[in-house]
Amino acid sequence: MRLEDLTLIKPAPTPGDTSWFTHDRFGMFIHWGLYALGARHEWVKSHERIPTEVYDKYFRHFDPDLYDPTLWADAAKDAGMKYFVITTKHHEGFCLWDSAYTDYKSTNTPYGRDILTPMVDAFRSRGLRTGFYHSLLDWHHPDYTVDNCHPMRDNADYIAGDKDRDLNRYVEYLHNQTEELLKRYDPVDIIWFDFSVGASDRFPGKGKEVWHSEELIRKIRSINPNIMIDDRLQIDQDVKTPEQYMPDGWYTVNGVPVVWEGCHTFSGSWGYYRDEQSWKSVDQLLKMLIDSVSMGGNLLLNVGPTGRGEFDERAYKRLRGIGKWMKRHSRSIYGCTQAPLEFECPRDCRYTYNPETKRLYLHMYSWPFGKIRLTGEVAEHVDYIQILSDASEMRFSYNAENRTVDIPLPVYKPLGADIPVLEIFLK
Ligand code: JFZ
Repeated sequence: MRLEDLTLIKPAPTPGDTSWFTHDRFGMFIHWGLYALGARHEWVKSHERIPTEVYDKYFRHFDPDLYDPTLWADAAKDAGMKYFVITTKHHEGFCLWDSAYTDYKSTNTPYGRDILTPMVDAFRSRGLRTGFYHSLLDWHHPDYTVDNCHPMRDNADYIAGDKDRDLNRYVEYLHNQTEELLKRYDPVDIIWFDFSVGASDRFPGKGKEVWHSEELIRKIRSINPNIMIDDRLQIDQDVKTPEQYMPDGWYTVNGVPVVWEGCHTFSGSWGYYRDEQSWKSVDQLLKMLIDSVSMGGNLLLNVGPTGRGEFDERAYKRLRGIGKWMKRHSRSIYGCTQAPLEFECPRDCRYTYNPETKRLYLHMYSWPFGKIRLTGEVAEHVDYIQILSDASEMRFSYNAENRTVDIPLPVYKPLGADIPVLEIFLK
């Protein structure tokens, strides 16, 4: 078969511009809010059923004196990340920017300043695109009614107060703040809403009807037609967002491959969690990035900064480790996607493929003894092979009868590549 006749999966078209997104592949998620002071998960208010008047202790003590978003932007850029998504407001309802629609914002805390503007400026000045995570849930707004996730879901007196709450007034607030953010920080590249709550026998759910999702999407696209919108308004738009798990293949909707992005944490929490110890290794994190791209997806990897405004040293260590690999291997990530379906991938390996440069990347999760063999259709297209990290040639032998390419391997894997990659030039 000719190279151009091989089967390449392409995602369904999207309303917004996803061309940069499916090229850049790798972004930084940042979960930061008052919950960083609780330092035990961003859902601490819900998990511990904390009333707002008690939770306000975090508002009264929010003073991230070491906050310097240029350090955050440098860390993201050096790790090879090409966009960032910041929680403008998480479920707790606290806003990182000087919103005209609420007093529950960073400018009214002891810190006294707008958090968001300097962050957007710092990341944009380093060439990263801007994403806003905005919570649909709001455990602080007076008109937000009780649901299955609400901190007051077991408080009968609070629940009884729902009769005086006007959820539509909250939804108007949600729409107003969305417009405020998109106009003030235009052009925002991604708006990442989260999430729609299921119904139970105790409480109604909150989904696209409650959010007035169709109207909100129309407003958003009237401000920025190219913006990407996620799927958690319960109306699929530009990107599907599998969370904390790795799909088995290219993410599909009704059997059709779509633009998708897996979002993951370093540890077991999105928000800063001081005592949580399940931190993934650099090797695991790199394999999550490679696996995602090998299936045509993106990876959005989360940092939860501390109450002083710093990235956790454990996060910095992992970001530096990722950046060390990306420095010599980002060619196998940026502009790459799933390899042609006809290409069989050797055991313990992952392919990514750049259709523009016609280069195939073989990521070797283990280093076999003696040789590695490429079989079938791929063997017909090998023109030249090098180790990506140092551009050292890898000689090979092609057997036309068996349709195989054998690549002799040195006993030891090359230095400077925790996960070695062979760059295979195709013809
Ligand atoms: C949501 C948030 O609750 C969480 O704090 C974080 O921001 C994450 C990125 O998004 O997590 C979810 C959302 C939806 C479900 C589960 C976790 N769900 O529908 O099962």
